[in-house]
Order: sequence, then C-alpha cells, then structure tokens
Amino acid sequence: MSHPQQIKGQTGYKRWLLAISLALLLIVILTVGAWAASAAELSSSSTSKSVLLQPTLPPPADLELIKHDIGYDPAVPGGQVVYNVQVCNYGPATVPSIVIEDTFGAGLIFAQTNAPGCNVAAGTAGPAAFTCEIAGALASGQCLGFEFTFDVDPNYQGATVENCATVSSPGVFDPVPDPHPNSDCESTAVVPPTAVGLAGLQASATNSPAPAAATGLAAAGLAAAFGGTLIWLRRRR
Ligand SMILES: [Ca+2]
Repeated sequence: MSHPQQIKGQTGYKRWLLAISLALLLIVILTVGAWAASAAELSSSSTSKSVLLQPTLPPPADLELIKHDIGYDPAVPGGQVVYNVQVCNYGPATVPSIVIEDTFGAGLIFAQTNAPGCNVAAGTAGPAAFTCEIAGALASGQCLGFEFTFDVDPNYQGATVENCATVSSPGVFDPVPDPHPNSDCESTAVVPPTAVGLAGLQASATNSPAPAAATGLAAAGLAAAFGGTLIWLRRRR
C-alpha cells in the first residue's frame, strides 16, 4: 500500500513529465510548420527563378542588304543616280516585315522609289535619312529588290555622292557572328558633264539600265561634249 506522500510525489512527477511532453510536441509542431513554410517559399522562389532563367528569345534570321548604283557612274550634277537595294533572308526564321533605313549624303536629292512605306518626300536634300517600313513576311531563302532614285544637285561640286542602307526586322535578331551583313554603302563618282568619258557613256548607252530622265540628261551632256559622237551612239542603240 502506497504512502499518501509517495502518491503525491508520483502525481507531481507525472504532471512534470506531461508538461515536458507537451513542450516537446509544441516544439516539434513549430519546427515542422517552419520547415513546411520554408519549403513552400523555396519552391515558389525556384519557380520564379526558372521563369527568369528562361527568357523569350526572338527568332533568329540572317538578313542581308546589298546596295549598288545602276546606270551612270560617274554621275553628273543635274543628273540622277539610281540605287538597287536587294534584301535577302538567309533564315532560319521567316521575318514578319522588314525596315530599310537609308542615309544619303550631300549632293543627293531624293526623287522616288518603288519601296513602300517610306517616310521621305521628293525633293529632300542630303545629308538626310529616311526609313521604309515594308510589311509582309519574307521567308527564309527569299529576296526583295527595290530601286531608289536620287537627283544630283546641279550645283554640287563634290567628287562623290554617298548612300548607305541598313535592313532590320522588328523583333528579329541576326545571329552573331553575322554571315551576311545587314548594311551596305555605295559611293558614286561625280564629274562635270564635259568630263564624262566616252567609254562610260558607251557602256551606259549599251546597257540602258538608267531611267529615261537620266538618259536624257547624259545625252545632253554628251551632245555638248562630243557633238557628232552622240549620233553614233544612237545608231548603235
Ligand atoms: Ca545579317
């Protein structure tokens, strides 16, 4: 039979043990809760990081622009220079549209172009620049060609006129390194009409790629410079 004091001591010990157990249980609950919250936060953070580490890259397409003058080179003050601009897409992506930026120097006066979407008016004198926003997809392997015609300032005394152009496509990037350049510049000699060589005029007259206006101006210069030679050229054409 237990003594009353012994029973009281056993009861106190059980209460103390229960308190310790409850405290330990509370610690375990708090620890597990904190761990779960931390894990959830880490998971959320990892998800955000994975999104950030996966940027949406624009499609790559290697565009190329080639510019060269056609018709008369050298040009004459009061004459014209016609540039052919060819844009090709070497892929791999199809581009939704293209933008040509043209920068022309002193001595050139914009006349006309068959390129659509150009923000330049006839009579704009260089140095100046304009852009042509050309809508429509250009698939890999396709090319487009345009002509840009400029008058040469009749009072221009420089030795050359310069014209550069660059092609791009909004939202599309060219690969690096870039196998096919997006920009090209053309330098055209300018000489007084009387200094135009017979050989150059013969070649121009034979090829006849220049607009009628340019042909007329050159013919006028030729008539002044060479007289009867003009008749001979006409017969050859
Ligand atoms: Ca390119």
